[in-house]
Amino acid sequence: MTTSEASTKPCLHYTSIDQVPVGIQKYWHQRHDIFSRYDEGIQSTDSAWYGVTPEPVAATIAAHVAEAAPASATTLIDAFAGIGGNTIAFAQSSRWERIFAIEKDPAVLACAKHNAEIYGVAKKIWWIQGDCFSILKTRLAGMKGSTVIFASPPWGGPGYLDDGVFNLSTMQPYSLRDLYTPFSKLSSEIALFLPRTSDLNQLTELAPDGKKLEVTHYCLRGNSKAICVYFGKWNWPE
Ligand code: MGP
Repeated sequence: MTTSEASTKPCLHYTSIDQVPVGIQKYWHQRHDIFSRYDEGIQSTDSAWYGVTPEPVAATIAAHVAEAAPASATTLIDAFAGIGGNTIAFAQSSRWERIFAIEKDPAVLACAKHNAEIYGVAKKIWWIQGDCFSILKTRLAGMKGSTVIFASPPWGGPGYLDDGVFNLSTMQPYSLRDLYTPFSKLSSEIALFLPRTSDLNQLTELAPDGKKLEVTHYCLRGNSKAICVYFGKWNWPE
């Protein structure tokens, strides 16, 4: 195990199962799905393991966002960067003039930067530590009109599957509307990464009348990992 920061929630690279807390061992077993370059020193805080998007899923989402976003969108904002799974995939494309990665937890942001260095894309990303809602309102307000927002928010922990259908109105700490309302003030193209069991009726409440709302399941080895809902005008192939 190697540590890059002295912190109560340090960035750690676990190299054997006996180092890994029981609650995250399931994710550590999937580590090479999550980051194919895990063994080069990928780091995470313990709590950030739950929410990382596995690399093949992140790559497919990045390709979909790059292809379907309006041509006028030149900036991508990853509002909950976590330890960088999605941000790294977005930065591997040359589609974006600017990529902003926002993360509230300084230790988690440090892991993301470190991981992006392993993938050779750290310098292509503008890293911002802080609360995404206040940053979108202040520092990034000038990006209106040219921006796509991608958000993979916390879902209230790994117990999100306990209910058969996941209630997006009571999602913690941010409900669907807590996310959608402020994001839609900056951009009309918003991609939200949500539980595969999400209540689709709650998503349709945000769909404009008569307009298509794209909801995609992203799968790994035949199992859905999560969905992405795409609000706004995306250029999907017919
Ligand atoms: P999972 O269901 O916790 O695990 O997460 P697993 O082993 O992939 O599924 P299982 O049914 O085989 O047990 C599935 C995927 O959801 C993960 O790979 C993450 O990409 C994503 N994910 C899980 N959680 C708890 C969160 C979260 O809180 N936020 C976000 N953004 N993604 C999450």
